[in-house]
Amino acid sequence: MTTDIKAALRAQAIETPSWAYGNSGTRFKVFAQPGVPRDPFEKLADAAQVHAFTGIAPSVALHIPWDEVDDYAALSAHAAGLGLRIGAINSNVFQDDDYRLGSVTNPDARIRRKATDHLLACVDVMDATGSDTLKLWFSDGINYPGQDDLRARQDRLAEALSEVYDRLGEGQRFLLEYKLFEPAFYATDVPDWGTAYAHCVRLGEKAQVVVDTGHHAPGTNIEFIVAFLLREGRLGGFDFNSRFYADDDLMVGSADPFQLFRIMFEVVRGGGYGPESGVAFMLDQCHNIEPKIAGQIRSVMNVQEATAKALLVDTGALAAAQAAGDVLGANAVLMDAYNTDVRPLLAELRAEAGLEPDPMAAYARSGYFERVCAERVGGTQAGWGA
Ligand code: RM4
Ligand code: MN
Repeated sequence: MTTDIKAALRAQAIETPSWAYGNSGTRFKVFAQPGVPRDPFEKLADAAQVHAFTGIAPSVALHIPWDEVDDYAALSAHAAGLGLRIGAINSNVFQDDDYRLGSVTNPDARIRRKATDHLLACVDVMDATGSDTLKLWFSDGINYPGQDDLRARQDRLAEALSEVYDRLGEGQRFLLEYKLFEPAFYATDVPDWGTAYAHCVRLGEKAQVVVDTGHHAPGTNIEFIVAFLLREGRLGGFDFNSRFYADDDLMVGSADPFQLFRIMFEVVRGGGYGPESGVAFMLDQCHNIEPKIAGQIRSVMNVQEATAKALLVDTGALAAAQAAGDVLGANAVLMDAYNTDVRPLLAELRAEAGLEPDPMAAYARSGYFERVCAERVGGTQAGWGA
């Protein structure tokens, strides 16, 4: 049993986002931190630290244009030299003045064209970096009833998605991300998993839904969405983060580790765990007040702990209790796994893999943070939006 769980945990891969290493904040203030990367190459160097200490963060998501470089093959080679690979390419059609009334759903055909062209250019970046995944998130929506036609906006969205879908090459896919609200406050064009799912089903197998854990109304049962999408073969992956009030982008598993466990349990239950499942475990977070590399290490560990607990569930006992209608018994099987302290198991697993048992402490001792603080002087620090 423990050997099986260890083998499953060894195969885990969690993708960190390039933007987690840059400066970030809220609309009130971005706090600059020392040692922050000045370019995508330095972001990858920081991501390599997360992988070095956890052993399970081998890929990095890029955000275009924040990570725009002249030579993507060189960036990809730099990643490989650090023991990393380029993960999902995240498109950005939300930070240009032209997108005030939307990107691919904008009433103006010229702006729709510009937005779609950006998405197609992101597929070019995939070709150049070897990435197999395009992540599409649209800030599109309206603020006032009557501002634009809800149905026409769906037609425009479908048209753009279909053009991007047709451009995907062999082995490439896109993940459509939904978000309830913000920056649009009255109606968002892809507000929920059902909308994303319906667009994906129309397009075909290379279109899948990505669940950003911060993009739901309070109280939403995310594990149900996960179970459903997996059942339909449409769960492409996760953007993990923690939320309390809105789309807080805080460290995954921080406010509600039990929710993360419930999600991971449904992932395992539905066959979404393991490299062959195609489900990508990505972090989509920012570290506004805490140190960034350490924050990513903690986040990766939080996902790993939730996964270990999910793998510990005694599925035989659970199925038996469920079949017998034993409400309390079934619940207890799940809670037993959740209440198990998996930290010793994970420390053992790391030691067996030649890693330090405590990644946080080992990173702190490594002196990397002090080194980059001393080295990275001058230039412009990377930040949300640069
Ligand atoms: C959005 C969404 C996207 C992320 C951007 C930065 O809310 O979650 O996945 O790329 O934020
Ligand atoms: Mn996201």
